[in-house]
Amino acid sequence: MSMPDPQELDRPAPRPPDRTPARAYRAPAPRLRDRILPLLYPLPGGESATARSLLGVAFGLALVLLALAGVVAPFVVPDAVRQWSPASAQSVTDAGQLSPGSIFRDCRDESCPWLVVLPPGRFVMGSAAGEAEPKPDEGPQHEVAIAAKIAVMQHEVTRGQFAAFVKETKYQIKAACSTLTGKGFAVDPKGAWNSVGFTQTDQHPVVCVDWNDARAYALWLSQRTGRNYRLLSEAEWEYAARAGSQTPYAFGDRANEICSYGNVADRSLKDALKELLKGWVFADCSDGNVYTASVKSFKANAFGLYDMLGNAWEWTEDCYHGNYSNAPGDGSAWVDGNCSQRILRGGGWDDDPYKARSANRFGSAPGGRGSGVGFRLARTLP
Ligand SMILES: [Ca+2]
Ligand SMILES: [Ca+2]
Repeated sequence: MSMPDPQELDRPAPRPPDRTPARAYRAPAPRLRDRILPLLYPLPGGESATARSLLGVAFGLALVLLALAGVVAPFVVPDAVRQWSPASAQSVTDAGQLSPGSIFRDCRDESCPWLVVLPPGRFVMGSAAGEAEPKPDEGPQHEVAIAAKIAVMQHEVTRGQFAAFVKETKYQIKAACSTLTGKGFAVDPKGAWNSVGFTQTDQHPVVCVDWNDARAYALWLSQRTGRNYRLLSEAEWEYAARAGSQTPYAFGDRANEICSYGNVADRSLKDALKELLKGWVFADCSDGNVYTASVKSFKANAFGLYDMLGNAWEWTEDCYHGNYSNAPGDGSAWVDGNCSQRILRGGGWDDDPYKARSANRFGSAPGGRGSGVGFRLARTLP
């Protein structure tokens, strides 16, 4: 009997054969990079050359399409679509969420107006005792509550903005505007928004426009943007002009400081036209402008609004009432009663500072036009 080999004893017992079926081998999917690189850098050969030429054709076609879009589209797409593309998602859809003081607009073209978001608030409308000479239409003082934020144009509608409206709509304005003539102020039968009797640029406030013209512009802007543009109510206008102040002017009570804040009948006008304007009252300061000034030439008020006082009078929605008895207290427009006159606010370049007080009001026939009269609009926030 032979002895077992000691090495055999140390070996493990043989394992039983594996009966589980073998899995089919699966090659890993090639990486995206490995698929694209051969296309971009093909090896020499017939197939590679075909791929390369196909890529070249596709690239060329893309370039041609881009060029066509840039050259042909401007002649095909209507003016309205090109000019009124939305400014941004925020300004178009979320304006109601903007905080007070925010500035936005609903379109992108040069003539699209900028708006300032005003906070809701309460204020005392009308002038305090002693502020005005007997002027019963500025009283009685009463509290007005503006319940919701509103957006108000940062400055008066400019001549350039109004020109865009006239050009697109072919809007016709009957000529005749009260303006400076060689004999002083008189109705010029040929006077119109683009012929006001003195030199203006597109940055000056549009003047020689009546209440109906202002409403027509608002309707057009509303249709263009899909938003509600409108004249301010008289109460909204005074709230915007006061910007939290209760003094005669948003900047205080000293009339002769107005030359830093607004364009009125000042020494510049006096020096230029004193022969024509004998007996007029002028501010004892110089704002540097004989006629209208470019909008935003002066300091803004605390709400960030320019030229509320001076430069051009501004049409509001309200009908004229001789005093504030029974006036609405919620900031809405007061449009019952006698509407043969609509309210103008703020004074103009040819007025003494007294007329540029926040509380001052003036009733004018809605069809009247003057070279000191323009407008601005509000936009209702959702
Ligand atoms: Ca002036
Ligand atoms: Ca003004």
